[in-house]
Amino acid sequence: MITLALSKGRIFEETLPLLKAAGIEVLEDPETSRKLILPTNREDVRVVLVRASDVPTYVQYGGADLGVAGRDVLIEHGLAGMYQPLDLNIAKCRMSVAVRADFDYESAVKQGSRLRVATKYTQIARQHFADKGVHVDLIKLYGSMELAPLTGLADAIVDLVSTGSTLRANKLVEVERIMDISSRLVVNQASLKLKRAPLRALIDAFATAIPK
Ligand code: PRT
Ligand code: MG
Repeated sequence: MITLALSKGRIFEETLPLLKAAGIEVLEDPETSRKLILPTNREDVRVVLVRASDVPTYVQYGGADLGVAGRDVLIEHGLAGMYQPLDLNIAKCRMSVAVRADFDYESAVKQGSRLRVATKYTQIARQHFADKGVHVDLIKLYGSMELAPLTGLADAIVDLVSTGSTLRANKLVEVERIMDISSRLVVNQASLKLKRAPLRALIDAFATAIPK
């Protein structure tokens, strides 16, 4: 049995065409089914639905043989116990710094001010500001980061941006792009040894269907 860990929503949706290229069809729709284990047209392949940030944990410990997770999630989690054979070029967005429109980020940075930065992505934020030589107090949040600068909790946020409409709706502006983000295929290292042929076939089929 091969177990693939996916999260509901954009990652599931954007992985479907890759599965199709491998001849795999998921037999239930996660938006309507309450099942967490979804069968496929292949008796030896199943999909498990987990939170996006839990995908690396499942793959690391072998709860899944492989999974699809954002570069953001993988950097925050670390890559222990897994290989990262493919950038699938799906669920694309960018990791950015955003502030209130009336906050002069450039001057604050130039003056060497200590910045309060709210984010769910503390590893990425810590590395980014360390590379710039900017002192920051990081405030860990689990969601609704946009609220932090509006309430005075923080001067800036580090968050994912795709269309920019969430920032605009909250009168925030993007002042720095930290990195481009896409989702990667990750594979449990022991699985790749024990189930080499079927996993290799799956990886190769995915590779042929990566969107440009
Ligand atoms: O929702 P849950 O807490 O279960 O987990 P999650 O939010 O991590 O899952 P999900 O499915 O929302 O995101 C999974 C992966 O998709 C992320 O890890 C990213 O790699 C990728 N991705 C791509 C995004 C976005 N685009 C994105 N726009 N993840 C989140 N967003 C959010 C962003 O955080 C912000 O709140 O969408 C909002 C901004 O979108 P725009 O279009 O308004 O700019
Ligand atoms: Mg989400």
